[in-house]
Amino acid sequence: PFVTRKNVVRYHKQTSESTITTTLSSNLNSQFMQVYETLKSELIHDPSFEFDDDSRQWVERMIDYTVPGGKMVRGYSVVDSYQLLKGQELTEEEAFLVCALGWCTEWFQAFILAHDDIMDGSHTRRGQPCWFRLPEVGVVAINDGVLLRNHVHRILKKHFQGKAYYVHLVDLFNETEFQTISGQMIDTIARLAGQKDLSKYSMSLNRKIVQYKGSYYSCYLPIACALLMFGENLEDHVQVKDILVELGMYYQIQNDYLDTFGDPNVFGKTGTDIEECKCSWLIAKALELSNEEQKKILSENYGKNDPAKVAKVKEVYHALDLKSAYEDYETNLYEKSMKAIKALPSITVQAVLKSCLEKMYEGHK
Ligand code: DMA
Ligand code: MG
Ligand code: MG
Ligand code: MG
Repeated sequence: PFVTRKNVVRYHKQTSESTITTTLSSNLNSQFMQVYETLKSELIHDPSFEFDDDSRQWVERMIDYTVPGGKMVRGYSVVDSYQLLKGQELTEEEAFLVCALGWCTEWFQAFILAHDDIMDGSHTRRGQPCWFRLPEVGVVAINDGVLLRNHVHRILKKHFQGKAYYVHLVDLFNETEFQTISGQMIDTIARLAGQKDLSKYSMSLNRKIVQYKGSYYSCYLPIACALLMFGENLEDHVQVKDILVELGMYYQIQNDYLDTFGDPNVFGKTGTDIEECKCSWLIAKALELSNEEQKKILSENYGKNDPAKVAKVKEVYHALDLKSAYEDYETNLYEKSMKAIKALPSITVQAVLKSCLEKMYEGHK
């Protein structure tokens, strides 16, 4: 079998309130990567298209460039959650399927990010130039993003079509996509209002943006995939969804925070939120905490592609001690989420969410 007893490593994580036990297969990493190679090979030999050498090479290179290479938190979340739900060894078929489902969440994210980097004018991601920045790629990245999105459904169709939960999986990915791209839309059009009048930005607008663009796909999608594959009805897990949406918002707020305060060498990219006039958590919080004079500095300098102006914005951020404000939010959310998780009726579902909580607090994509 894929996952054998002796391969199981136990991680004990001491948290402020309890001990989390997560079981992970020690060779999960290589299994997960093996499944990636299989899926990629299937996609570049898809009988519905007449590939030639050029098109096959293009797709292979594009997938290799955009899909793996992140922290794969979402993909591993699917596998990890399913293992916790199952509570016993997975069969070979199950292990393959759960890895494939994990990869669907990573493929989905690759699609979203390929377009996100174009819209955000980003230069680097995961320590390399954004896909669209490669001279031979450019606007082809738009089509590549749509292709990656199609790959999700090619994978689902090939491997899950006969399953009772297939239709629910397809629906889940479709719903998540609608939420994510709607979030991307409000993220992008908020700028038009913010550029004219920065006071249009608020914590409530930021909350709405992070909820839709980041939360559903980052946090709810992987767990919902595992629940569906385990035979659960998602309508029976409304509280789980509420907790995960809140946690996913935290994950995206962490992303906003790191865009300005993260080390680019660790974060894998240099931030563009200030230059791009994004309604990020930091600017929303800064507007909430600042006096009139600071608001004026922010209005005059935010959203300009000028290093001196960016530096002025950062000075205000430091003066307002946004780092502490962020850490307070982080601590409060951890405690609030842990409390909500502990109130859930199923111990197994609690374990799944605790594991997710730990992953969210460990670091970032
Ligand atoms: C993240 O938005 C959300 C999606 C849907 C990619 P972002 O532009 O802040 O992400 P990143 O910082 O990774 O470019
Ligand atoms: Mg971006
Ligand atoms: Mg973006
Ligand atoms: Mg960001």
